Amino acid sequence: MTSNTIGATAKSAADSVAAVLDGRELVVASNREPYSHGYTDGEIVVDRPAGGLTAALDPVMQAVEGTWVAWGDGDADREVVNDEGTVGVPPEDPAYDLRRVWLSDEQVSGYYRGYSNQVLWPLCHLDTAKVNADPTFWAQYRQTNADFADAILDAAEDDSVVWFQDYHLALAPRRVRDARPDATLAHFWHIPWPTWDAFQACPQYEQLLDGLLANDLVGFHTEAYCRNFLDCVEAATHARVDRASASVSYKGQRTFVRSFPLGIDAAQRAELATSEAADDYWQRFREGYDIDADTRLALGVERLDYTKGIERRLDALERFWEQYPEWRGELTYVQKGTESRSEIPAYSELQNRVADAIERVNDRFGTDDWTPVVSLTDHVPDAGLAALYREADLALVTPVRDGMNLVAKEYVASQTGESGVLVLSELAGSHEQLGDESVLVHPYDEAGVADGIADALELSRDERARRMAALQRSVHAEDVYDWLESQFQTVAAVERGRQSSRAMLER
Ligand code: GDG
Repeated sequence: MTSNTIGATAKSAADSVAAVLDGRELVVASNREPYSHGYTDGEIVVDRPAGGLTAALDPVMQAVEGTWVAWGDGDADREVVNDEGTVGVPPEDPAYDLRRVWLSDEQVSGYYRGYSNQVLWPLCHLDTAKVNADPTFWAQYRQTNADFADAILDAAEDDSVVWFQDYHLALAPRRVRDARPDATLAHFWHIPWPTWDAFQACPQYEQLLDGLLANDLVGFHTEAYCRNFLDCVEAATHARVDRASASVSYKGQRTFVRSFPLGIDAAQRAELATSEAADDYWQRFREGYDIDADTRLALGVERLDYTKGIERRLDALERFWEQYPEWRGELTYVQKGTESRSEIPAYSELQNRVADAIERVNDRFGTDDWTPVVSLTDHVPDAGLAALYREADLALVTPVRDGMNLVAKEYVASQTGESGVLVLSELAGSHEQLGDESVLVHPYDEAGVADGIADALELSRDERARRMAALQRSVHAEDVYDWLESQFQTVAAVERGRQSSRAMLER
C-alpha cells in the first residue's frame, strides 16, 4: 500500500482507532522508523515502509495524525528534521510527526546489538546458552530506553495513548508512567515470552518486569506467552496476579495481559501475487535458474537467524532426498535467506554454516541439469516474493522457536494459483491459527520433517485445495487490521474499567 491509497480494511481500522482516541494524541514507539532518509547520488531520498506492521500502521497514523518515535538510523535523517528531531511524514503530504531518537555508536552496540539482540532475543527464544550478559549492554539499554521515554514525553500529553512495540523498549513505559500517570500505555511484544525457568537466567528480570508492568495493557501473539508472562510476574515480584481476568496489580496499578495474534494485509498480498510485476519476476526467475515447468518447488523465506531452524531444515532436506530418491531432480528448494545482524558472531557464523550446508547438499545430489537448493541472499522485491509464494508447492516454515512467523501467513495469502501445502513447525506461534490445516512438523525431528515433506508432496489436489481454502479464510479474517482494531477495542475496555473503579473510589 502506498501512502496515498488507503484500502477499505485500513480505513475501518483507522476509524476505529480514531474513535477510541476521541481526539487524544496517539504516540507509537518502535526501534525501527517508518520512513528513513538516505543519499543516492548525493540527493536525499526517502525509504518508505516496506511490508508488515509498519506499512499497516502508517495509514492509521496518517488518519489519526499522531507521533511516531523511533531510532533515526538513516544517513540523511538529521538533514531533514526540525530542532526537536521531528519530520512530517509522508514527505510529500505530511500527516503525522516522526520524532527521531539519535543513538551514539555505543548505544547501537550496547542497546541494539547488545542487550536487545544478544540478551533478550536468545532469552525469549529459550536459547539461554547464547545470552551474552556483557554489563555494558544493560547500561546502554537503560540509557536508550530513557532517551526514547524522553522523546515520547515531548509528544505525549496527560491523556495520550502511548503504544510501545517490542523487546527493545521494555523499560521506557515506567519512565513515561512516572511522568504521565493518567496516560494510557500499551505494549506489544513481538517475540515469545519465555518460561520462568528461562527468564530467571536474565540478571535484570525484575527491572524488565517493572518496566512492562507500567503499561495498562501488554499484548503477546499467543495465550501460551501470556501464561508464561504471568508465571514470571508471580515468581519474580510481589504483584498480585489474577488469572481469571489475566491481570496484574502492581504499584497501585493494573496491567491486563492479552493475546493478539498478529496478521498480515492479506488482501494486498493476494493482489500482489496476481500482479504483472509478480509474473515478470517469476518469468525471469525460472529462466535465470533454469527451472522447468514440472519441477516442484519448496520455499523457505527468512532473515538468517538461528531461531528460524534453517540448518535443521537443510539437514531434513538432505535426508529427504536420501530416503526418497524419486524426488531427486523433481523437487527444488529455494532458500530466501536475508542477511541479518551480521555484526553479532552468532549470526555471521550461522551465515557461513548455512552456506556450507547448501553447498554440501548441492554437491551431494546436484546434477548437470538440477540444483537441489537455490540460495537467494539479495533482497527480493515484494512482488518477487509474492511470485515465489504463489508458485511454491510447499512452504517450509520450520523455526525452532518463533513468536508468530508472518511468512506462513504471507504464503497462504499469496496462493492464488493451484494450491500448495504449508509445512509448519509446531514451535511457531502461527501454528495456533494455522496448525490444523498444515502439515505440522517438529523442527528437531529431522526424520519427521523429511517424511512431512514427502507427505505434503503426495497430498491430492482436492485435499490441498480444501486445506488452503481453510487457511486463507483464517488469514483473511484475522488480518493486521483486525489485530489493530481488537487491540484498540481492548484499550477502550481497559480505560472504561479504570474510569469506573476511580468513580467507585471517589464515591
Ligand atoms: C518478528 C518475530 C513475528 C524476508 N526476506 C524478504 C522479505 N522478508 C520479510 C517477510 C516477512 C518478514 O520479512 C519476516 O517476518 P517474520 O514474522 O517471519 O519474522 P521476524 O523478522 O523474525 O519478526 C516474528 C514478527 O516479528 C511480527 O510480530 O511474526 O515471530 O520474530 O514479512 O516477507 N520481504 C521482502 N524481500 C525479502 O527478501 N520483500
